[in-house]
Amino acid sequence: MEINLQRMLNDLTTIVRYTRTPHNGCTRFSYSVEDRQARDYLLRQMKKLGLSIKVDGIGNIRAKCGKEIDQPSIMIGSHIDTVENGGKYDGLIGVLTALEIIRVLKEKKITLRRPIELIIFAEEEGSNFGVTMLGSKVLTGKYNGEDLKSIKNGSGNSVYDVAKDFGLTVDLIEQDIIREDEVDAMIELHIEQGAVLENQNKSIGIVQAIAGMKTFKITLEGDSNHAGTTPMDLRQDPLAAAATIIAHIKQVAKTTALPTTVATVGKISCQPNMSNVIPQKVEFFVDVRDVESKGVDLITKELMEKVNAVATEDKLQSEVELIGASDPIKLSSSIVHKIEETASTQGYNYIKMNSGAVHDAAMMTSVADVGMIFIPSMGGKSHSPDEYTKEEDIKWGGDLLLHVVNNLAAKTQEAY
Ligand code: HGY
Ligand code: MN
Ligand code: MN
Repeated sequence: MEINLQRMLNDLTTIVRYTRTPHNGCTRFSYSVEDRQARDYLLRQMKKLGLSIKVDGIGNIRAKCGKEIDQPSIMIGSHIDTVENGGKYDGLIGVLTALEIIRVLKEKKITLRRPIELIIFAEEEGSNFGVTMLGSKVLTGKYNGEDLKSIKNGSGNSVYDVAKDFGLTVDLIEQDIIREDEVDAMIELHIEQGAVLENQNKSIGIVQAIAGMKTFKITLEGDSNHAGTTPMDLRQDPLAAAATIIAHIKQVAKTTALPTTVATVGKISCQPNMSNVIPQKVEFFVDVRDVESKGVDLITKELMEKVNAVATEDKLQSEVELIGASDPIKLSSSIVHKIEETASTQGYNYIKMNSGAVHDAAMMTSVADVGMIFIPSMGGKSHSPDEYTKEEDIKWGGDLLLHVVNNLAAKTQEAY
């Protein structure tokens, strides 16, 4: 029994077309036109398979199949939203693999003791609102209706309003919170988004822990003035201050923090953003991660102290806001063992490893036993149009997940 790779690649080719930036990577934010196109395509495939489908108030899609549909499910899936100019595999390959597995089980007329549930999480990337894994955080009750009214995008629109405008039943999100008795196990197949598997020439990564992260929004406000007539010692320049803070955070992450600590500033805005004007106001986002909490805590402390010191010295107003946070998560040892047992029985070339990226699977650990399977990212590239995973690795990953699902759900087969 194996997945039909060509059929999966056909799905991939179709959905990759749903992007706001054709010829420059995939840009498919949740709640966008492109997202609607991808959702409609996938919902049509699920209907063809006769799945019982639910779209919840934040836009997560849950689709179940199996004889005893009310039994706790084996959940498989990922996300279909992307970053700006992202790659075509991040998230989507996990969703398409899950869909393909359900097709194969139906074709082989295998009725599993447990229902299989395909899940597509909304707003995993946080591209709209800056909060990663928003859909899975709402599904697992980490955010409520009031939170969704206070979290806003750059245009000042709240999650609540955007979800409502997208046609979602956002007022019912409290009823959508997933209960422990709904799901037995959850496994997310995902591209590694790093270079460990490629460097070690491995096809499969069995994830043991997922990094925790904090996202901060730093606002610095000074005194806008003429670039030519203002003496250097009279300036209150928030952009020069931001540069000092950003350089310091990079230095701390590289040297005094843990070897597993990473920190990034990937988004910054400057007003009035004119080359001959000393800026008035700067906003930038700091993304800090580590599989050890103390690494994140160390960078957090350094950030707070540096912002205070630089703001005082340069006579700036400053604000540090925590936009989003998730703890480092150890995945279920029983699921890791089940994946490893299946991988070694099937002769897979695998290693056990950690994830530097965050994933919805981490949020699901509060209600289920969770595992993750990684497949290689060529050149370790991701969140980039250059993201690439070899077809043979997609096949390895899909077949492994198919066998793990079968083993977990303890199939009762009617016919092969
Ligand atoms: O940022 C991440 O780790 C994930 O790709 N959202
Ligand atoms: Mn992802
Ligand atoms: Mn991503």
